Amino acid sequence: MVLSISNAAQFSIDMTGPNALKMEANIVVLGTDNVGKSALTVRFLTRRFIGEYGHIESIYRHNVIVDGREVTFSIWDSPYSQEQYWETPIQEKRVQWADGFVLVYSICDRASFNAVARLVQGIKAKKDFLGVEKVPVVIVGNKRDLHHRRTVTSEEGRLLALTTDCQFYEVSAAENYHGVLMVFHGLTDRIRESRSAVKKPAGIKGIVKTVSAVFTRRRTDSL
Ligand SMILES: Nc1nc2c(ncn2[C@@H]2O[C@H](COP(=O)(O)OP(=O)(O)O)[C@@H](O)[C@H]2O)c(=O)[nH]1
Ligand SMILES: [Mg+2]
Repeated sequence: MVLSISNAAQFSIDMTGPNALKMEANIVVLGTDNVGKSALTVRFLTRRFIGEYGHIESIYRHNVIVDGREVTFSIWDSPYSQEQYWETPIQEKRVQWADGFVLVYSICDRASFNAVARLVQGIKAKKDFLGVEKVPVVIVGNKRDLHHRRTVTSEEGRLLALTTDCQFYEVSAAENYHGVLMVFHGLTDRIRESRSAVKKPAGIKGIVKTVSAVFTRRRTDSL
């Protein structure tokens, strides 16, 4: 089992560029208690569903190949502390550290959905303050298997994601590994995109390409 619990301070963010064959991704998993944050994280790491986890704060390191690239995930799975969520230094540190966020609610728990709506605003505001333009965030409605107890519709989840420019998945950490995999792959894509977005405009090669594209178009236009 590839699980290791360590201290956040040990990790350095080693960005190797959006097209590099290796990348590092620091991910924070947030949401209220009992929504399945640990279940989701452990499912991704081990492919297994383990019923109970306790409320320990952990950072997991995990190497996987995503679309031909080796990705080293550092995943911070933490218990929820509601009080002045964004005010404490530890939370601030967490937001600074993160390249991307997985915000989890349970489809049977309306309060957990409302909390995710608040969290996404808080994260965006903090990252905005830090000068980050686009924050990779995935919103996850978990416990899809408990649809008979559903209190949050899929449409509500999708709408929240749409209005806050996040990705959205409904999954069951208990019953399905593939959905959980999609969450982390989707977030990896977003992180890579956000890194390309901050890249400076293309150099001489890009200019040559643009110029030749203009000439090619002219030639075709005149046909
Ligand atoms: N039915 C169902 N139960 C789940 C699912 N994910 C987690 N749970 C259960 O929900 C409870 C809370 O899960 P946990 O991962 O500890 O939540 P956390 O507090 O957000 O980390 C545990 O009893 C899990 O077994 C799911 O997809 N379906
Ligand atoms: Mg937990």
